[in-house]
Amino acid sequence: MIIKKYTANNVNEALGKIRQELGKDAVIISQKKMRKPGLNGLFSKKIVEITAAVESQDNKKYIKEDISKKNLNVSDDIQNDLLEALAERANTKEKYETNDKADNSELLSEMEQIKNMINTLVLNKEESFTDKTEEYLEKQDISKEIIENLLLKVKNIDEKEKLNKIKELIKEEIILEENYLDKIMVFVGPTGVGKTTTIAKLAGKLALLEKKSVGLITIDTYRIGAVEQLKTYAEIMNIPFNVVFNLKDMESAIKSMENCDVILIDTTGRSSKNTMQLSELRAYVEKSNSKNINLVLSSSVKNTDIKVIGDSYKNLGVNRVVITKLDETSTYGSILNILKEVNVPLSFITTGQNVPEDIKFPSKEELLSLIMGENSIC
Ligand SMILES: Nc1nc2c(ncn2[C@@H]2O[C@H](COP(=O)(O)OP(=O)(O)OP(=O)(O)O)[C@@H](O)[C@H]2O)c(=O)[nH]1
Ligand SMILES: [Mg+2]
Repeated sequence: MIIKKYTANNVNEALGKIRQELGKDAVIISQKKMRKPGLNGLFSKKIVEITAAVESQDNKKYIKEDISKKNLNVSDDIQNDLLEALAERANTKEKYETNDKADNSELLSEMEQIKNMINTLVLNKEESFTDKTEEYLEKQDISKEIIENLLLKVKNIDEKEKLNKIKELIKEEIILEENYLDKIMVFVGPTGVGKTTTIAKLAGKLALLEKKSVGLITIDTYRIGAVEQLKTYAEIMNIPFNVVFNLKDMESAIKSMENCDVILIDTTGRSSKNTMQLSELRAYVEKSNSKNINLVLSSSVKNTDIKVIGDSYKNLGVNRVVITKLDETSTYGSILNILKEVNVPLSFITTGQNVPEDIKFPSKEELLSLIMGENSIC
């Protein structure tokens, strides 16, 4: 008895293949409609799978072929044991039994069992939608927690709708700050994420392109060269610039710029672990009276650090996030991780070192395609 599975686009095509390979005496054992395996298969047309059988002397050869074709992880030893046992049983029956019908039906049921064993192995081997999607989303560096949550939410949804639903759920997490501008804007965040450069880009866009009057203030007197960095940009753009050395100065610095449309305040990069420095920074932020406090984070921030940074900077009244250095990464899951963890709207992103060009205001759709690995920033 030879039992083989055939897949084809339709029943007629499958029957043609069966007739050609097994001959006209072949009988159909089972028939089902299914989708091709894999993530792509989810959206392909259904195919038919027909299992057919025909009498043969050469069971051993066909079982072996079947096993090797399905690329199963069955060791040679197991295969041989299985085949030997089957051959021995068939021989014994040939010797002692005369009733052909009984012999055939027992052999058939034995073959059926083997077929089921093979099918079980095939099923275990084929990756499910969940496994494939999980692996794909992990490759985009989306956090494990978010992935688990997404997969749980689509658990009871029809297979072919799952991927679309996941995209929909991710899109819901992307909250954009539509009115990112304000009279007084403060930028805070860990060291070296690009706060000063971002302020320079924004000042350039507003002052040079949009012809707004912009003022720059820095309270970063901690690092040698920090004042010079922003001062240089202010001079190039020919816009007012002020340095704040203590809390008292903050009020007068802002007052001196009250005629400006926008005042951008740069701060010292602080580690989220240094609570002393953070509370000092908080005093300055409060003194500025700003309602627009941007947490600047680099897209290469580690997943585990986002929560800690988000929690400690929340105390400063952070109500927007800016994601920098998207040009330095090839996966964009961190956008989602940051938005979900910090839980404030996104003002904009930065995509390089050029001032003022490398500042972007992407749409939800553009961010979604980056997060899903369907697009990239070169
Ligand atoms: N590739 C890339 N580099 C950037 C981007 N934004 C800033 N940088 C670079 O990152 C480095 C640090 O930028 P800064 O603007 O000084 O960072 P900061 O947050 O002000 O740093 P501290 O004031 O020391 O906390 C500089 O070399 C910038 O050119 C970006 O979007 N992409
Ligand atoms: Mg700086």
